[in-house]
Amino acid sequence: MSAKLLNDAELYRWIKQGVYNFAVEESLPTGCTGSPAEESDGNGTNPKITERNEWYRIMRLTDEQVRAFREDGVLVAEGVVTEDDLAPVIAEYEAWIEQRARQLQAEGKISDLHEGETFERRFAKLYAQSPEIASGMDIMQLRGPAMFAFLRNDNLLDAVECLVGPEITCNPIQHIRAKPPADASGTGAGFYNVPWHQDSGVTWEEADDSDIITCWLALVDATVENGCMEVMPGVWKRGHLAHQAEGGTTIRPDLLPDVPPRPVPVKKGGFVFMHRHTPHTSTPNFSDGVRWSVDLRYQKTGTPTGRPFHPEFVARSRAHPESVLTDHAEWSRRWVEALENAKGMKAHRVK
Ligand SMILES: O=C(O)CCC(=O)C(=O)O
Repeated sequence: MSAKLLNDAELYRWIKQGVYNFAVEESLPTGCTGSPAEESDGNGTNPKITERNEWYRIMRLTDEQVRAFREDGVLVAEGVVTEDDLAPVIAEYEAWIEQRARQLQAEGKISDLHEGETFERRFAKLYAQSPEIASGMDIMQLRGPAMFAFLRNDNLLDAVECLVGPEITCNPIQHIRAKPPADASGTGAGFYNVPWHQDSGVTWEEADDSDIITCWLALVDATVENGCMEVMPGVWKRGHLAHQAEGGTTIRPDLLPDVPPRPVPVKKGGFVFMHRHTPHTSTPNFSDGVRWSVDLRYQKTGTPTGRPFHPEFVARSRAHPESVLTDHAEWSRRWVEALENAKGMKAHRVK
């Protein structure tokens, strides 16, 4: 059935009835993909989103973008989420940094709090005094309500839905990264300067058939200078490449494809979407600010996550909306329990 044969009202009814077939997306006119963000009334609401045009929010990526993703295994999509979407997350982290900085000051590890500095620069100045500023702030450790709400952000999930369909699970591999300037943090491989790997390499084999999409979000403009991601387009077609633990879970050097890497700078609010077999790396931050980013993963509900000992949750479901986890305390409780029970567990498949 071609969607072009349906008028808008029919298509909307069709989606509402839950018989929307993801494959039909290919035949939808590109012009129907709109950006609610662009039409915001400035108060975080979009007066133009009515019953009639709700359907176009489902088509958040254009046909061309989806096709590019399917071909390259990578897609840079600017402006997926708005300033309003990001503000609560950034405020949550600013508050946490403030508290942690004061704690380190009380311990004599930080002398200057740099209170007037911006989100992008304050962490760099604190990190230069004590790298301990960075401990305990990853998503599963801080477990903030704003971040939990963001994991179900509509603009984000509308885009994800274009890639995984309407039954969406949030994979527990989720990180916030505040990559400090190289003169304070160094240029060696690690959590900030990741070596070449595929995300299939950081899961267990149980997820080999799960179509897990990595969603890498820029919380500040990510540039070549501050260490944006680099990818190898098209290489996903070669499947999983063997990794080694040496050098920090990286593709075995003899198997590293001879493909020119493509840096993928992206502005704040934009995403780099990646197939789980897309090799990627990130380089040192040679700016004087922090490269803040969040990397999340989503997949079709019911498929293994590759981290069976950490909590996944249903983020969106058109078939079973009641299965969506909206209870922050419960999400947090599951993480606390999992972190306790999974102590010493090997998260990556490499030995
Ligand atoms: O943000 C980075 O520099 C690395 C992120 C990464 O490797 C990932 O999202 O899988």
